[in-house]
Amino acid sequence: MTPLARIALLSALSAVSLGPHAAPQAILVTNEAGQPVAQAAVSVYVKGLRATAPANATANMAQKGRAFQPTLLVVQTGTPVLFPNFDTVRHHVYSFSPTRKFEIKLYAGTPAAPVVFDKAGTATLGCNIHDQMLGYIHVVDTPFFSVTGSDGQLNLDLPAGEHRVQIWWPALGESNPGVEQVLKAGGQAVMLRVKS
Ligand SMILES: [Cu+2]
Repeated sequence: MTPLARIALLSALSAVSLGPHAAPQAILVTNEAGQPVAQAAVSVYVKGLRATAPANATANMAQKGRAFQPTLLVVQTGTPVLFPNFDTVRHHVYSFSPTRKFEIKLYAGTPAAPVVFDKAGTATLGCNIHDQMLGYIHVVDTPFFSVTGSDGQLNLDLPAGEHRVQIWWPALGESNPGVEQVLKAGGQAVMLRVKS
């Protein structure tokens, strides 16, 4: 093997074994006036990384106090979601959204079968019994996502570099895929300014 081929082989091997280095990245989402946007889903697309969820992925959309908890759940495409009911009343959860149509008829406790969200987009959830119950499951083709707190902030472990980022919040509506921007990870906190 020539020295050059050897170097090429070694660097190929290290790229496979190490993968991209991820480091905590602080992100702040604000509106045009600079005020924090709470409950915004931020998903970051890193080139070459797996789009669908690992086989052991799972998530919960609970019902507590006649409300969905969390109000906004973000999952990676292919994730099975359970709908545990912690209330003493029964719920009847449904979605008419093209991203995932389903219905879990009147139930208490946790329905045995999860609902798999296998298409990117947003499903709006309701309950046939309690009209005020409203929730969202936002499905993304990336393992890098989170939801902003009341201060508009979140932290994500991201590989350094420029990545496409998608920001979605409930007021946009389920048919809107979200606002797209470019995020430069690997330095100081990043501010994403959106029209909200
Ligand atoms: Cu209900």
